[in-house]
Amino acid sequence: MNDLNSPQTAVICRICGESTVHLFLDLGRMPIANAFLSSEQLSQPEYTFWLKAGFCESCLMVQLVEVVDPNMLFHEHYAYFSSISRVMDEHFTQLATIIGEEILYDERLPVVEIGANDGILLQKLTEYTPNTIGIEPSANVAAVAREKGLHVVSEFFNMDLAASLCAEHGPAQLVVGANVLCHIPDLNSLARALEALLDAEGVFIFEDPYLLDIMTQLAYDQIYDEHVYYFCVTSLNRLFEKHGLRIFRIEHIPVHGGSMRVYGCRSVSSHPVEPSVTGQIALEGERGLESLETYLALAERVQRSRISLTELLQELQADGARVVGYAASSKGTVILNYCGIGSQMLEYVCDNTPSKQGLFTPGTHIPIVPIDQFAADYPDYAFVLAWNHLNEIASKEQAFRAQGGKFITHIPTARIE
Ligand code: DWN
Ligand code: SAH
Repeated sequence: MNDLNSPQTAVICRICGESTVHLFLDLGRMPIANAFLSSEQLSQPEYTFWLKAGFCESCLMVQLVEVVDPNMLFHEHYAYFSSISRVMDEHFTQLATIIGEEILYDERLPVVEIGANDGILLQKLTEYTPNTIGIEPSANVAAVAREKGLHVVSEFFNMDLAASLCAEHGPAQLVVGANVLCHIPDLNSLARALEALLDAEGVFIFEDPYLLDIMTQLAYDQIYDEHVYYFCVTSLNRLFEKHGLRIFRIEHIPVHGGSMRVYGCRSVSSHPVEPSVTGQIALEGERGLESLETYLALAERVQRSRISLTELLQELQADGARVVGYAASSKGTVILNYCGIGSQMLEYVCDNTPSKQGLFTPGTHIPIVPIDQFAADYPDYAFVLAWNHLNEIASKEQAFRAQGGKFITHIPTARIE
């Protein structure tokens, strides 16, 4: 293993600018997680980058070291459609209810959603206010949202867009974004844009995978090109405070394997900081999120996890079992490539997203097929590559289990369910 902490590997932090980022995890060269391939593309070279994570000792931000240009990830075609999960649909219904009943305060002021995708949340917000604007740079998913009658701007959220939205529609009473903040490389600019767009009493709400859950569950497959940052409340609050913003409430939520919902506002706002924030920051200190040793220990557990997963799959293969992958998730791209799992081990990966079907997994070239194919001839084992949806998938696939099929999951350790 290369020495991840040799002086030559000290890296400049994207957030605080100090040369105090220590590399702690090297997952190797990796294709773009959502760059599924057509059969014609299989013989062409794939774009890859070095997937390494670092921890900044100065501002505590955990971050990717090499960042892929967002224009390559979120442009004409984006593979992920948020409305694909029933559980996520219910989750966003609950979020919209909280927003409608507790947060909105002036119907003349707009609500802006960043990363609106196919409109799953925005549509629910329109039940509480007609004044909603979605920001979604990926043209194909934005088009789906527009077909629902939603107002969606197909651009990246940045300072220029914030200024023009504010000039045209007035300051925002709410800016909300789920699983998008951690996707934005220049978070200092993002915070400045947020501050410029928010009304004096306006609120922002962001949900992102929570670093403490990633560590506890060993969910290292959350680390991929789109996720530039892995937030804890401490690091995020420090970032916001540099830009005239602050977090006043946090909620720990179960989605995507454990996420953090942060509520924030401009520093000048009257929202008092609630005990949930100070309590969580104290907990993060107790759990060692300020110490490099914690991250180095994680990296060792990741290596052991890879070994236990590949051993399990090799044993099943040696026994002649039929094993397939279930759900062509972004996380799956990381696991398959990092663990060297290809079509020699998985017959196919089934997925319910029509636009992924008929394509092949990035880097590992496993065919992606519709769920019907799974149901038509059940294998012995289904390795769940969207382990965060295991309950939803298991409840849909009761017939698979009833006839003796078993699920394999690798979070937190490889096991048969
Ligand atoms: O942050 C992100 C999250 C919100 O979504 C993005 N960067 C990209 C994406 O991550 P992901 O691809 O890992 O998402 P999921 O939600 O863990 O995986 C969804 C995949 O699983 C889809 O391809 C659909 C598939 N799926 C399925 O085939 N049957 C999902 C469910 C629930 C199912 O029942
Ligand atoms: N909010 C949805 C989608 C998350 S996937 C959900 O939680 O399911 C991330 C989305 O953010 C993608 O649709 C992507 O196109 C969008 N995105 C990425 N960078 C962005 C930016 N700078 N501004 C606005 N949206 C962005």
